[in-house]
Amino acid sequence: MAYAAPELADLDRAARAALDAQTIELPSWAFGNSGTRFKVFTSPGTPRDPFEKIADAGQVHAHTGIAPRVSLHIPWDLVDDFGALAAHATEHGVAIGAINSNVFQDDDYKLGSLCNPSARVRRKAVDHHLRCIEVMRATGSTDLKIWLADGLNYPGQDDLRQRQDRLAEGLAEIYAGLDDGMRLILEYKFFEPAFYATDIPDWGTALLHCSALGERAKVVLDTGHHAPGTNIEFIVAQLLRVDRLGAFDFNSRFYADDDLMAGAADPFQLFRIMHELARAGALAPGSMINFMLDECHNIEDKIPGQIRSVLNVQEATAKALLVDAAALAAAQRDGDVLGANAVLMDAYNADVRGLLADWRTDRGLPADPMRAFAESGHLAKIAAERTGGTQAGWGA
Ligand code: LRH
Ligand code: MN
Ligand code: MN
Repeated sequence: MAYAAPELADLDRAARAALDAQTIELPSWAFGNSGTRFKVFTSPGTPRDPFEKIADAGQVHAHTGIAPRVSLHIPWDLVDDFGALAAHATEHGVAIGAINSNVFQDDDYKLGSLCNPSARVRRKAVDHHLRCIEVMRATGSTDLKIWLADGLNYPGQDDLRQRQDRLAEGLAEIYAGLDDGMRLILEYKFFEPAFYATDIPDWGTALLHCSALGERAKVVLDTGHHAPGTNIEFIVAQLLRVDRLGAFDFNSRFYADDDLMAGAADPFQLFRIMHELARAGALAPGSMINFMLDECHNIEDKIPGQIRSVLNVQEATAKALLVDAAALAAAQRDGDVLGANAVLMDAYNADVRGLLADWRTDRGLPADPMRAFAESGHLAKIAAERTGGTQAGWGA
């Protein structure tokens, strides 16, 4: 039988609604220069401040139609007037998304932030989070995203258990500072910068702290933050069961926390994650899961790098929405191992590029966003206009 690529009409009504509702949030730091400890290659036209990063995010949304928010990191994206930054975002067709609290860049944080043995440093870290909540009020953001670099390099360096108690205490004060309608989303990572023990190394630890805090505390799953070979879709399924999956940080990894483009290293994994979400109804309109990118572009151009990543997530989503759920359930019920696997693989192997081009054309978007952006001449324009772009993060 000749292969026929699926069309938009092949999506049932619920799948079509999920595709229409999908949004992906972009990280402001993706638009700054980034690199490794060996070299940061600068690229012409790199934003010189948070305002220009947001303008670049607006380009990604203009070309894809599904990237209407930008997350900020504080203090990387510190500005005098956050109301003005939010208004600027509106002018560029986007809104401010999650606010990330960075408590790792000050000398004070050498031994940690919320888990630090010093009460003075813990106070400073909590106060920084309370200031981030002020930024949320000024920008209309509803997600406070917390990732801590806290941890130990050597056994015996500090008391593992007491650090958890300090963490619980600090998080509780921050959570109490949130307004109604705001969420605390807590990210885990198994190593780096601490190499012996990280204070929130895994989803279980994050979940325990979120459960203790309350309903508006949810776990963030960064796809780059697991040991190689970890079954991430299992974690997705498990967190969805207890309604504690708050957000994703999508990116690709080959070795460690590589922060490469989402869907580049392992598109099949991305599909499997999306399948678990689709199965749980978590892609439906009104879903409270924030689909964020958390990546940077060390050697490729940044705006098209973000466009490619957004398209990769959308493709994985479309494939997951094409899974014949009834056929899959029947095969599973019958114990038909190969049949069930084939149903899933049929959807994964579908070529959804034409379907998505049609979806974009229907909405007045470019059928091929990568090409449309390349032909727009925008990169040459910003290269001529902007000189002296800053490193990822330190854009303020
Ligand atoms: C930590 C992390 C976290 C930070 C970002 C810069 O590795 O994934 O989400 O906010 O990187
Ligand atoms: Mn992350
Ligand atoms: Mn990371």
